[in-house]
Amino acid sequence: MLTVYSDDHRLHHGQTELVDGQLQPCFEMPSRADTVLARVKQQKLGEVIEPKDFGLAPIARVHDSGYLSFLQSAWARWAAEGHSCDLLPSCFPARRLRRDGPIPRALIGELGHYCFDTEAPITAGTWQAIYSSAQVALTAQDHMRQGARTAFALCRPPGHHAGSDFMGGYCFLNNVAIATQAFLDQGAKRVAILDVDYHHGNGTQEIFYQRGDVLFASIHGDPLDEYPYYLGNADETGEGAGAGCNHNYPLALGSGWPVWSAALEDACGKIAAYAPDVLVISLGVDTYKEDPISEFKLDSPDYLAMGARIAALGLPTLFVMEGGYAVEAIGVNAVNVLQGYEAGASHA
Ligand code: SP5
Ligand code: ZN
Repeated sequence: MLTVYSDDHRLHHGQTELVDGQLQPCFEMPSRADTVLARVKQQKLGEVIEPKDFGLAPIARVHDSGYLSFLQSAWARWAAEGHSCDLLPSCFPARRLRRDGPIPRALIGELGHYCFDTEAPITAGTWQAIYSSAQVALTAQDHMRQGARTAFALCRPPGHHAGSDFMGGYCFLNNVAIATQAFLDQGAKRVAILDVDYHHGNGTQEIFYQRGDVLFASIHGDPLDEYPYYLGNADETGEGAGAGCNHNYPLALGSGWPVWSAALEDACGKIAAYAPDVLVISLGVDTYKEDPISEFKLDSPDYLAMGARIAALGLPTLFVMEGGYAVEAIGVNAVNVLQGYEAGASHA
């Protein structure tokens, strides 16, 4: 399996995020990608290539133009105001404040308009890092357009919490959504997205919620108990042309492989019935039992079984890296999914 990777991810290195009432060192750090890349090489998964540059157009197919301009210019504006620390929001439009009114001129006001939490600092190199992360996904997608059955986009920063016009949860550009839209724009009729990250993929759900050409299935910690709290319940099934194309599997905190794999089985049934041309996996491995911010109990061998079950669908499959914060273990766990897939695919 080909891996696409860019060193540009290092340009995004937030100092702190505000969680549990404190500014803490960011869980989403550059060493995460290093661990995964090292395991890819150690296991000889396949060739590792740099991304090509497909420009802004495929990103703008998914994200709002005002939001993209904001992301591109935010750091320069912050620096021009005399700041050198990370940029974090501190005010948000809750119900009955104007979310669709005039966008504030003030930078912190505009940031609150485009962001839903206090965990995704913008730094000097954030735009270049997130742009390259999207190009990593697009390059892996392009490899499959040229005929490959599978590819691994080693994206960092991750993307699934970012919606059409908002950031949060360590995510700025939705790499999976951008790759999915590229498949559709190049002739795919239907794409399925399976999000196995511990957290609900609220951004991906939002982007495709009214679309019948994308099926979204997500297995995650119950949002009544877990971040991102305000989306990801089982009664969110899609709207309009997308009615019936959204499937959420909120699971109890503490769930292990028996419960998790039953949800996977159900999701795979929905995906098979949808008969997509291609499958895109939001590959988070923060379901691991030792993950520092998560409450599922998957163990390393379970990721081999996860990959094999995905392979049994018999679909061309693009894997896109999302979360996973037990830094020493995420290489083994992410690559286990890929190797489980390859072993399963070779038996199919
Ligand atoms: C891509 C992704 O996985 N983003 C996840 C963002 C979740 N942030 C929630 C942080 C909450 C941390 N709570 C820590 C409890 C430690 N005991
Ligand atoms: Zn996550």
